[in-house]
Amino acid sequence: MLTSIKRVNRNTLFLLTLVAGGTLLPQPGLAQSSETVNRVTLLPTDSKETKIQKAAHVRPSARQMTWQRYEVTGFVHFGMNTFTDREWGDGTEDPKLFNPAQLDARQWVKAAKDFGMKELVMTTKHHDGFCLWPTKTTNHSVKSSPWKEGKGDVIREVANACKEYGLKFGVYLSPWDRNQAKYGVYGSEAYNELFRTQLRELLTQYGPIAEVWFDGANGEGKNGKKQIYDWESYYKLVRELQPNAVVSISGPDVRWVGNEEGEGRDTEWLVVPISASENDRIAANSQQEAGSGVFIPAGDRMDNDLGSRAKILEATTLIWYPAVVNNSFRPGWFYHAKEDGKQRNVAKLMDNYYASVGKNAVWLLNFSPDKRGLLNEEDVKTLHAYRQRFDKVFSRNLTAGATVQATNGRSGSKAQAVVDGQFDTYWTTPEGQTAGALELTWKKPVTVDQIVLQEHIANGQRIESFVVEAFDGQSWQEVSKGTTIGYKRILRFKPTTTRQLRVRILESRANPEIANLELYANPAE
Ligand code: FUL
Repeated sequence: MLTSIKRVNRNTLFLLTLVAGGTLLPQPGLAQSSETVNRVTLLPTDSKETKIQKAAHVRPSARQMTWQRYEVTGFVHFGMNTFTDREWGDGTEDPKLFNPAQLDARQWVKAAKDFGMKELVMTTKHHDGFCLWPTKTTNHSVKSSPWKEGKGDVIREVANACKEYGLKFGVYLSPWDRNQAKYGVYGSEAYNELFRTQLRELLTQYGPIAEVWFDGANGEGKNGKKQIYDWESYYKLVRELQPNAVVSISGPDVRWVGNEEGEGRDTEWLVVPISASENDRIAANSQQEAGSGVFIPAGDRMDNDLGSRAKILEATTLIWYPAVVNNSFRPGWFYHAKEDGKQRNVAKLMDNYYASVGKNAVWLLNFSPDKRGLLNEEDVKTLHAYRQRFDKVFSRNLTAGATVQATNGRSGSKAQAVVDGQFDTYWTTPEGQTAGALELTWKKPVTVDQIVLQEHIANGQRIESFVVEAFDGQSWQEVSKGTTIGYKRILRFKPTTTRQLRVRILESRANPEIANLELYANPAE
């Protein structure tokens, strides 16, 4: 995934120099794993320019790249709260309440697939501690419920349905457990051990796991139990048992975007600094296992500016840490009958798509099966209508038939690569040139109102500012502009009819590499 079609060029040599500079150097005897490519240390002796160059060359790990390309993913919140009509249970709920008599995981997964989701992340245990699989660690599980006379396993049914429909499967396991007596007592290790056992069960009994979602929420009050999570041991277990899985939120691979409204940032960097304390934890970990120190995030990254040049210049370590935008189709995460009629409509879902995938993030949209164990019929209808609308908008790429020219292409890098439909081919400028333009010309005028741009992020994220312009027969007129592009950026603008359109990259941290450019026109409703 990380090899480009281009031959080893000076970029690669630059990167190798960074590696040889000691910042990314894998230890002898250890193959350079995907752990080591996605971060870089900034030295006090580095010039400002070197720091920016280092930022521009941090790359995703293979597992991060795979995840980014899912684009649209699904979340399912289902469990004890579905039966108690709550969002956060307190752990005292009677397992006898859990009885989804008509549960049909295939219905959920089919709806996800039809929506366009590539992966489904399932709540296996929420904060109330009720386990949806027959874990050996506690009786507070489906085992003690009347559902299928205690012989059922929701996780197995969802994992199997995902396999059947070709979706990747991920697990949400809440570290905060309000039922577990071991939580936050005896120096915390007893609960850590139990949590690892739960993880081990989930990671060994249900086939390939694409993602492990560690929720950061903990609503214990002032005098509540304080659990010291052994994050490092959790991550180690995931890497050992499911090396391709990304570990998200309270994890080193994927960060929470910072809100639950489905809103990404206009300027979204995939490479962000980590704090000195997070860095110390990596260093401590690296000594134990050379070359594979695991980044343990501390706190949420909710600021608007996470990765600007100013932030980089203050940083000591940079990490590839992409954002997930999670929100729910219904007001709550779990199903509540009183929220029937308050679901998002198609227009809102389309807005969420543009505000997440269209802003360099992955979208994680939550569904909430009801007490029957089914998605409400109205929900399924709207999800279906969204997909119809989505396909209508994105069915006709208007770059077809256009010729593409670049003002300053690097020799061997063809401008046409941006419209060839291939993610791994790209156009770039000569080394050191951080501006450039791509110009599209049609034989007959076209009308467009949105542009999709993608950087070739396998080599890093670089572009800081760009403008889209159309030729009106006399001069170039600005139709839209943006800052970051990253994996994907979609801009909507007023319908523009033209025979010539160009994208000018105004600022970039290194030679910009554009993998893809698409143009669409919003069809009538
Ligand atoms: C939060 C939780 O507290 C919510 O209940 C939900 O699971 C959401 C996705 O994450 O932190």
